[in-house]
Order: sequence, then structure tokens, then C-alpha cells
Amino acid sequence: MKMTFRWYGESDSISLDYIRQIPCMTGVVTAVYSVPVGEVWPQEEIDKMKAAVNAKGLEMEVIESVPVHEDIKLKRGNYQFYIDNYKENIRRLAKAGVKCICYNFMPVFDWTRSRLDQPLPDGSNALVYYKEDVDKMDPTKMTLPGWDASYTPDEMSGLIEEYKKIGEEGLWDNLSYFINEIMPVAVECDVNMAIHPDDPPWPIFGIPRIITTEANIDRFLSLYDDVHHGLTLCSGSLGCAKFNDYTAMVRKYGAMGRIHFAHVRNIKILEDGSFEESGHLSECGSLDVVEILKAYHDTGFKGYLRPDHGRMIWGETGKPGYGLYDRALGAMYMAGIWETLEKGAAK
Ligand SMILES: [Mn+2]
Repeated sequence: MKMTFRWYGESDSISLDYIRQIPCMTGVVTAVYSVPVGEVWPQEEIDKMKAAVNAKGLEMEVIESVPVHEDIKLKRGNYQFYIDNYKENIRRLAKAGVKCICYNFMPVFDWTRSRLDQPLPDGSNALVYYKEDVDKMDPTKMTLPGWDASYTPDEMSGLIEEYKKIGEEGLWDNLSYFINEIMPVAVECDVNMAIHPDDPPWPIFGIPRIITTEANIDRFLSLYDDVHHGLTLCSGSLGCAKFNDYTAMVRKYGAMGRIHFAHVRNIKILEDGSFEESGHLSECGSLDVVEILKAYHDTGFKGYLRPDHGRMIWGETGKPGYGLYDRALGAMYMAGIWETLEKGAAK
């Protein structure tokens, strides 16, 4: 296991100098943020970022994300042009030593929450998903971090209608086409492609979502028969639904060698299926983080792990979910569990 930390590039308020001071960090997970979705990333930008990361003694072996253009997901318009660009990005990242690329196939909206700074009883605040509030949201009139804010309300309505029209099976067809186009390039470049599950793992605003359950992940993996075709297994996304047994998934897909990137954090599932992002410690939420890491350890996990989101603690402000302090606490907690497992296995 290699512990990593998400870093949003030079504009991130959390510097590489801070990240390197967290014991156990081997590298950062980052992306080129200056290029519009779908375009080819300039090699010099990639190389410059890698040099900056390496200069601080950290690695840049994981990219999160190379985003997938909506035209690819809808298989409309310029989809073939964007797929060719995607292949070129894989080649360029491989040239810079990147070993793993995280991406997702969520229509229109990336992760969705009802509030980004819900006060918790201990005075910290966190991202939450309260079903009642999400049901009242109008996605054409709002935006969340991670969402593409460039659509007008009319464009957004049109886009949502297109997804409703193709439905789940249409989305599967388009995903299958995309995978069968890009995977031969990834295999040739020896880059692991790691899809991130949909967050949360159920349809929202009537739009299909398909990377949601064990059955659907089985179907996803069957789209291409090569270990490079794999997963970012995110406990924060899959684990917020009671119908998913995240630890069992780690054991199953870990044994198959298909987990390339692990996102681990805890989550507190509420009575009505709503959830709150909690501290990493097992007793803070609904997931048993020790059992999760044991499953990774037992299956000989050699991939990358990062703390997923964190709460905002100690008065920190900044990008919701991506403060320094709570993610650093989470990383150290997990590193401690891992060290215990390693030493136990060596005896
Ligand atoms: Mn995640």
C-alpha cells in the first residue's frame, strides 16, 4: 500500500510542503486543472507538475481525474474526437511515469451533497446528504464544487433530459464503447484505469447512475478482460448505502487484482438513508475501518490509498472535504492500522 494525498495543484491552499510533513505520505494525487474538459493536456504542464512534486520528495503516480466529456457519456457530437484526446492523455501521463488514472462516468453531476458545512456536535463541520433536502433541490438552478458550472439553466435541463432518454442501458452501451476504445492504449502504456463509483450510489434527479452496486461493478469489470481495467474503490461512495458491503467488495475485487486505488473514510448512515461524513475512526461512523484495512492487507493490496474527504476541524476553512487537518489525521490513523497489520503478519 502506498499512502497518498489529493492535491489540487499550485492553486491549492495546502502546499506540498505541508503534505510532505505528514508521516507516511509517498505521493500526491492530482490533475492538470488549467485545461477544459475533453482537451489534451500539454506535456510540458504534466512534466512541470511532476517536477514540482518530485522536488518535494513526493511521487506523482496517480491522476485524479482525467474527466470524461459529456459527449462521450452521451455518445453524441464530437465523442470520437474526445475519446482520441483521452487516449492521448493516457499516453502523455504514462510518459511522465503515471501508473494509475482515476475517472468516473457519472452523468452531469459529480458527487452530490445537501450541505457542505453542516455543524457537527463537536464543533467541526462536514459534508452531509440529507435526503429530504436533496429532494427539494433544483439542479438547473444551483451548482456544487465538482460540478461543471458552465451550463445555463436551459442547457442543464436539456442535458438532464438527454440522460433520462438514454436511461441506464444507454449509459452502459456508451461506457462499454469508451472502455473498449481506451483500454488497449492503457494496456500498451501499462497504466491502470480505475473507475470511481458514483457518489452517492443511487440515481439522483432522475438521471441514471450505474457504478453503484456489486452486481453493477461485476458487469463493469466484464466489459474488458484485463487487470488494467479496474477500480477506485471508494468507501465514502459505496459505503453510504446499506445495500453495499464495502469490506466484502475489497476482499472480492482485491483477490481479482482489480483494485488499483483505494479511497477510505468513514460515514455515518442515518435512519432514513441520509448520511453524514464523519471522522475516520471506526466508532465515529457506520464503517469498521480496521476491518476494511484488514481486507486490503489480506488480499495483498499494493495499490494507492488516500483518505477521502475530511471534516473541517480546528477552525480550518477551504475547499469542502479537502482540508489539511482531518485528512492528515485520517491518513495517520490508517497508517497506524497498516503498520500493526504488517508487523502482525511478519511474526
Ligand atoms: Mn472517493
